[in-house]
Amino acid sequence: MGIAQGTQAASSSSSRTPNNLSAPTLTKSPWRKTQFTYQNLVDEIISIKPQCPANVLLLGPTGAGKSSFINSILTTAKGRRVNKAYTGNKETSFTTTYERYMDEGIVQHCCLWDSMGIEHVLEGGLLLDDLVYLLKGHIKRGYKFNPRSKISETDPFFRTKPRIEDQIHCVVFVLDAGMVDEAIMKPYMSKIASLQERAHSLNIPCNLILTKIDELCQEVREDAEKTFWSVKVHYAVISAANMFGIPEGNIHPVRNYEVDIEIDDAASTHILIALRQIMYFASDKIEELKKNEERGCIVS
Ligand SMILES: Nc1nc2c(ncn2[C@@H]2O[C@H](COP(=O)(O)OP(=O)(O)OP(=O)(O)O)[C@@H](O)[C@H]2O)c(=O)[nH]1
Ligand SMILES: [Mg+2]
Repeated sequence: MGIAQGTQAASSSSSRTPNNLSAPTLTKSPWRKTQFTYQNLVDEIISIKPQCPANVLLLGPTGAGKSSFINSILTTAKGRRVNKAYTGNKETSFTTTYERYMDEGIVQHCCLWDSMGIEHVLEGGLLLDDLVYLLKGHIKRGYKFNPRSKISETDPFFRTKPRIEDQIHCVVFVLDAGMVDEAIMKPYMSKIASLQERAHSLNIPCNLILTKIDELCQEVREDAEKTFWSVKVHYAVISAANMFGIPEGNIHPVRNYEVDIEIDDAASTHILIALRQIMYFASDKIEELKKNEERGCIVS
């Protein structure tokens, strides 16, 4: 997986570019086919039982909506608004501490790990060296990131010998759908490419979440059920697939619970679609790690 690689589907995107102002904003049929009900998705997610709790790491630029996505998952799990992860807008990352979020129901087999945002400046935000330690499970919950230096191996938050249960089993990149544009993303590209490479070299599966689709598309703002009919959202998915070399099917557009007061089944359904894939990917990774351990293979 690499920045320059596009998927075949993504390469045919130019004819679908929504630059024409008179072009329709909704497609005639959904560009992503779905065959489930809200309850089917909940039942399916609960039935995914990895051999240990799945560690899911959220990564992405500052302000992309990582902490909000965690709140959205917890909100969907509880069926009421949850605001456990601090969210907000700041020049530098709002989240500065490595924190874990867990709950019951759809998240009973999952630990969501919130990290510091990626900044476009070299000495800012999450460091690549820290990322590698995070992925391998060396960094403990509660560590306060230092954008100027990586964690020391003598730090009390450094775990010398991580077990499979401590490692990251799925990486979730989070991007603001409105930022999926080569010019806007340019300052972040090399950092994101390096993050992807690190995850790829450890064979850790990745998903991409596109947030703030309510700001991208008026129709989606009014009705989240229009998500898979929205030309703008589809274009953002295709563009992200092209830019990051991630298959379209691994890219999930969501509207986080930020503006809404009430629970919205359509918005929750899109959160569930993303979570289902995250759980399957993490579960497969845990199975692979456990099998390797049984065979005596040590992956470092
Ligand atoms: N309209 C809208 N706003 C959103 C959405 N997701 C996040 N936001 C807003 O975007 C801002 C940043 O969200 P956060 O969740 O704090 O972003 P983050 O990626 O955790 O940022 P850092 O912790 O700084 O790295 C907040 O003001 C959120 O309310 C969304 O889907 N729609
Ligand atoms: Mg945050």
